[in-house]
Amino acid sequence: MNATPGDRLRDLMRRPTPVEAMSCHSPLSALVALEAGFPALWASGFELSALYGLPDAGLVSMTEHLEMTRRIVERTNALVIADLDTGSGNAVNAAHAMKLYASGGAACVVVEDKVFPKMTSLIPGGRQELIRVEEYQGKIAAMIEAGGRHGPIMAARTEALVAGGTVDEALERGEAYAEAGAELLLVHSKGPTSTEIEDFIARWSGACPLIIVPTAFPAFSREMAARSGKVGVMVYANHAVRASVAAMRQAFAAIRQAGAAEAAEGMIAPTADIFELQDMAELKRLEDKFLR
Ligand code: SPV
Ligand code: MG
Repeated sequence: MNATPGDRLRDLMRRPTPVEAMSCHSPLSALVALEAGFPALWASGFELSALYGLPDAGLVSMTEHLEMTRRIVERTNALVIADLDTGSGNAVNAAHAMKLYASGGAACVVVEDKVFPKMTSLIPGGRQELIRVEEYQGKIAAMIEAGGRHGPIMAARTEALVAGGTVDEALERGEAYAEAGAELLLVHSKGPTSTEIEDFIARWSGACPLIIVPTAFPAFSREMAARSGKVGVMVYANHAVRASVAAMRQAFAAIRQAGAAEAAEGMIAPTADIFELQDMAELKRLEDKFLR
């Protein structure tokens, strides 16, 4: 039998360098991330929210995010780390979500220790409220039981630092989550430098490998993560949507100004590229074989 996505990611994490996951919000962005050589993908809640022009605050439903994840896996068969926000409710809801994402082909699911509805993490001065440690441990345990031995990796996520807590508090929560069975711990930080996260990493017991999301401290590198020996995964969490917005702005402004599409020709992907991403070659093969 083929290894499950969870076990494929477990295997990949045995290597000494962290697994780098690029964000995506669609099969197309996933394909571009894979083309760039990323071995894993981050199915971002922030990016999907942004795609709908909405804040990342529990407004996009789990069903919509699950559908995105499923379509990414179907199209790419890639290792997808799914961002489940708060798991859509309590331990029972989170366990249910685990089953759905397992059948959707996720390799890992991440649930954060915030109240529902969550507030996006990196907004300055945002409302950030954490749930009790025991309650969150119950969520972890319920998700692990629901996922099973070869199911998606259950990654805990503490927002203690994002909520203005100390590194001590974040460590305490992290240890409690690893004790409850989390296989990975995402510790999020707003930066503005990597000092706080480096302090956390240095003092982390190593009870499980860490996921680091260096959005607010982008100078934090793969080499730094590898040197610590404690980072299992690096997530570039919102770079697909930010790169797309920047590229669209540039091309749209050029066309608008010139009044001719030619002005953007050098900045946009040739249609041939898009055909390739759409796998037109397979369509052609099917037509040649079956259209009689
Ligand atoms: C996401 O990409 O949705 C994340 C990472 O959870 S962050 O937006 O930084 O919280
Ligand atoms: Mg998120």
